[in-house]
Amino acid sequence: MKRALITGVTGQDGSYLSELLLEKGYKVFGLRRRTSTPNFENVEHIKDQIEWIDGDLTDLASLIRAVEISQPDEVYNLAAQSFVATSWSQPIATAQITALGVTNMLEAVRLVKPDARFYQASSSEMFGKVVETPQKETTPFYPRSPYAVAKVYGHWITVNYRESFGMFACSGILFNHESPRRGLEFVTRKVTDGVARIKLGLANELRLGNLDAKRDWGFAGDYVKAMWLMLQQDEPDDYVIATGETHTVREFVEIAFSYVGLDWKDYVVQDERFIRPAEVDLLLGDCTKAKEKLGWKQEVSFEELVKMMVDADIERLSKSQSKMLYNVT
Ligand code: NAP
Ligand code: F7E
Repeated sequence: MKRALITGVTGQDGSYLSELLLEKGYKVFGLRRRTSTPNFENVEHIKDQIEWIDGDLTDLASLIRAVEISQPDEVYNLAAQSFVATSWSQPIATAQITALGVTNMLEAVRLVKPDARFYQASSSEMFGKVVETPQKETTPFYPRSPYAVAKVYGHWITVNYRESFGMFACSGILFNHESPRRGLEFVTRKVTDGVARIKLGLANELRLGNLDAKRDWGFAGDYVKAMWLMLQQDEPDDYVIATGETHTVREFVEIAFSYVGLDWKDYVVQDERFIRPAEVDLLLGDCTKAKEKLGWKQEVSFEELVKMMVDADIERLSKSQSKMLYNVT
């Protein structure tokens, strides 16, 4: 039975990756940080199948302990302060978690279990103000936010540990990937939650920022398969994972509203508060290398993704509405 240690298990990707590894027969160890209220929503259904270890990416001692307890064959470092907008209001915490946290995790592995295979969650945000389109593994980085700067550090320290210590360390440069488990603050989920609320009569507007930004959006369930594939190769390497399609925020909004028979122009209000100090205007990935070497391919299309997320939010909110009605009567 293979053993995997995952950081960031309570997040979107951690939950899908845990499911995938459990299905494959892995023993899954999940690092979780202390929170004042439980936040197991994404992993509620598999909570009892995961061995939980307390720890924090900023606390090296806790990571050493986590590697000692789990004795992993594979380590997936998914934990991060991952919301770009917050990285301007909390730049130092973002650097400590999203940048230095990677070195902490790599050090823990190097000291305790140097033969463990290591996956680092790098990001298309590193391409930022893009210098070429589409973006691939060789495209130079031009980060546009404290988050992206931290991710560039995390990326290069992973490459450096591979080259310095011979560790099997891989970096997956993943473009945006979404799902019904996406945090509510990210634009896709904010839109599908907003559409569901408006459709159910719980809200009458949706306030958004820059509708012109373009992203290459895929489904998170497809993307965690690529993470696993990277660690099954003969040699460690870095890969871009993307769909090769780009869409504006406006297109996402249009499809989500029209799916429930509404015109987005009647509900969407542009709000300066959601405009960023520096924007990433366009992301479009070229994942030819991953297709050829990993045999990875996307399964869920852009439209299917939008509809899946709208359906899930309508179902969730309908359930909680009927629960409230039931409690009142
Ligand atoms: P997410 O939903 O925001 O999850 C982040 C996870 O990190 C949560 O489990 C969170 O725990 C944990 N975490 C945060 N700070 C921590 C700390 N100091 N110590 C330990 N755990 C901590 O992110 P995601 O969308 O699943 O993304 C997973 C990874 O891929 C992240 O590194 C992200 O930056 C990167 N990435 C994401 C995308 C994307 O489109 N989703 C694309 C490229 C790269 P709590 O639940 O306690 O907050
Ligand atoms: O923004 C625009 C916003 O916050 C997408 C993270 O997973 O993917 C994610 O980062 C775009 C931006 O994701 C609103 O300005 C308009 O251009 O959903 P987002 P992100 O910044 O692309 C990358 C790959 C990661 O690595 C990150 O961890 O949408 N936008 N109006 C808005 N964005 C938000 N959040 N809210 C709005 O109201």
